[in-house]
Amino acid sequence: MKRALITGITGQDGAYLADLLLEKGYFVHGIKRRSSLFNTDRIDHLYQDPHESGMRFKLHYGDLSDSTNLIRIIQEVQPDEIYNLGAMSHVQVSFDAPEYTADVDGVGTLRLLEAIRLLGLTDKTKIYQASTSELYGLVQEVPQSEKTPFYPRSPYAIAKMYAFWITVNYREAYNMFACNGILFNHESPLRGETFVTRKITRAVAKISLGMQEKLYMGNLDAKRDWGHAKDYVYAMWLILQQEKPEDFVIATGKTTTVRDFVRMAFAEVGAEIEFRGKGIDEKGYIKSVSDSSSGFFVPEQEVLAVDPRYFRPTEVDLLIGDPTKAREVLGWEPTYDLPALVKEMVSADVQLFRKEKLLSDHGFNILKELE
Ligand code: NDP
Ligand code: GDR
Repeated sequence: MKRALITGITGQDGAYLADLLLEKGYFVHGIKRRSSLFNTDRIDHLYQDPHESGMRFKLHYGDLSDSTNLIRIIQEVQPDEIYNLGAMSHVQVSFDAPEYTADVDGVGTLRLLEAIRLLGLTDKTKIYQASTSELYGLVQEVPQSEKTPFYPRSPYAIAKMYAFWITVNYREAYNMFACNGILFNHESPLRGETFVTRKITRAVAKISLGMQEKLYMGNLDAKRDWGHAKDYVYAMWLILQQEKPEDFVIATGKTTTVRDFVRMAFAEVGAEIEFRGKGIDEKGYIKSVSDSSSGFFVPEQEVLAVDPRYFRPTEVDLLIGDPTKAREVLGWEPTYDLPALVKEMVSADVQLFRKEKLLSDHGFNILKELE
């Protein structure tokens, strides 16, 4: 049975990848951080009681900032494949915590590579590094391919640039099967709540249920190439199944503004939104309501405003990837388009908040009566 080790298993991609590898018959090990609250919501459905036989899923406490625990875990697991997904992954937060980001996202990757080398596993263990379209940063050319020069624009992207090159260097210096997937933005109902797509779909769901009045946003002009995380973790796996270790761009090849993502998300709950004004004065209003089932939308209602606090000191304006190499070498194609992704995310958040609303409207009252 193949053994995989996933760092960042509690994150969006970790959860989808663990599902995929278990389906493929792997024994999946994951590294989770100790936290004062449970942080395993996304993978709780995979938990297996260690007392039962046939166990194929195991979590280990660890942290990418601590090389001793990485060495211990890798020695114990003897993985065939490592997927390094662990990272402080929020671009805006990286401006507030640049040193921590460099340590975990940059040097953390080195710690893993070095652990493989020190343990004499360079011939056995393949490693996937979660590289990012943020490496392209300030636009040099479009669409962006494996050959496009990097110009990172945040402490996050610069830490990931170190990780990219140290992965290439270990491949060349020690003949390791070490690969970068340069993944463009990918989203899902499991996406962290402060990334723009999920922030929008949550707010749209809450506004449609009368649980929130307005959505405050940053740069609405930014353009992203958005895909579905489920498609992208499949690409990660494919990258490690090739004969030769190589780096790949994974993207849909289409780009959309944040503003249009907002439009699409509101349309899912039957509201047409109109934007008026420019820059920090831009606002979003409900223009018409085609589906009155929500009952909370009123034409001319102001549902969106710009708040400069969400602007970044240096922004990445335009990302659009060229996935030709992935298509030709890996045979990879995305199965979701953006409308399908938006639909799935909005519908999951509407369901989530409908439950919460029911509970607060009825459940909590019932509980109070019982007290
Ligand atoms: P998430 O933010 O959802 O997950 C990040 C994971 O890393 C979480 O499990 C988190 O743990 C863990 N982590 C954070 N800090 C540490 C640390 N010090 N030591 C060990 N683990 C840590 O990210 P995604 O799933 O979206 O992304 C996965 C990877 O892919 C990341 O490296 C990200 O930078 C990269 N990437 C993501 C893209 C995307 O669009 N999603 C695109 C390109 C690259 P905890 O749950 O405890 O916080
Ligand atoms: P990004 O994702 O920075 O591309 O990094 P994010 O969703 O945070 O931002 C996308 C774009 O939307 C603009 N934006 C806002 N962003 C957030 N978070 N909140 C807002 O209110 C808001 N308003 C506008 C941003 O300025 C930006 O232009 C993600 C992460 O998953 C990284 O880890 C990964 O490497 C890259 O995608 C590829």
